[in-house]
Amino acid sequence: MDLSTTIAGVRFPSCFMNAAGAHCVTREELEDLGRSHAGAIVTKSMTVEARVGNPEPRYYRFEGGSINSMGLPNLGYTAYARLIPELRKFHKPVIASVAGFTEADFIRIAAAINESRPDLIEVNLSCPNIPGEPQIGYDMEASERLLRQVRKVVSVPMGVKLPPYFDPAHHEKMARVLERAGVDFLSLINSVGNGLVVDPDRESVVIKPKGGFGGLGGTLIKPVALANVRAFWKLLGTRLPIIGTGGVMTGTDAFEHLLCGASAVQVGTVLVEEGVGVFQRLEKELAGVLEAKGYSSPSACRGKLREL
Ligand code: OXC
Repeated sequence: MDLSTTIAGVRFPSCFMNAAGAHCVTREELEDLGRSHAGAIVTKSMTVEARVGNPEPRYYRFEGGSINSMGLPNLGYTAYARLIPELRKFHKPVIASVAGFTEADFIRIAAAINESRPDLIEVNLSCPNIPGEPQIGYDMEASERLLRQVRKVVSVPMGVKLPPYFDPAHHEKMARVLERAGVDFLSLINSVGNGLVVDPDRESVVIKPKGGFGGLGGTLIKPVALANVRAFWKLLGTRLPIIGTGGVMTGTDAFEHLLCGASAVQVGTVLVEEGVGVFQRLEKELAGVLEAKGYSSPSACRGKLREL
């Protein structure tokens, strides 16, 4: 079955890709994605300076999900600006994920990375793991100011990676911000920030940074991710394509994201756990589900979730 999809006018050979952060920091990891069945290569969120990230242990897998506090380890934007043209040889879209600590950082990185011509740029407004730095996506005014500025320097399709929202009022407010700022696509959601996992045997937290607080991913966040995909699909879906992220471990999970309104799906925890072979498995599983349900493509079921 053809699992290709289109986001903001860009064709993806498969609707599965890595989530920014998962297996995408180094040249080797990015090239692994290039050689794999992933439908795109998404870079780690890049900052002005290269970063080693937070102290270890900073990732922990537990029953039902994962917790991480990586702290944006990355090569720095100039390294990715050099790498992106080389990644073209894999003939799949490259999405550059942009982060920063100030508005000026985001503008500087976005302008420079736009020159290296990624197929799309994803602006990360939602990293929960930098001590002392709140997630920008929870501040509507700051998000709008930043996105309007970044929009001016980005000529390729520009998307936004948002944190989960837990109240319809926040979905509505952010939807209006996205419309006014001229955003082209959405990636929903980043990890559920500042969760806490406890090991009762050791009477201890399981990751070191921020006293053990970190971003939750994997199966346990799927309902939160689906709710955000659905809410934004209802508000903006026909105008803004959505890449669903959160809790995708199987083809059926991906199907659920498509039903809620996603046009493509990103994977984080399962990619970290299984490696790039996961894309082939997910493709096979999703094709099986779609076939069994009588859908001819991922887009045929997009948004078709039935309400009772
Ligand atoms: N989300 C991010 O945006 N970044 C990473 N972790 C996460 O959950 C990180 O680097 O900490």
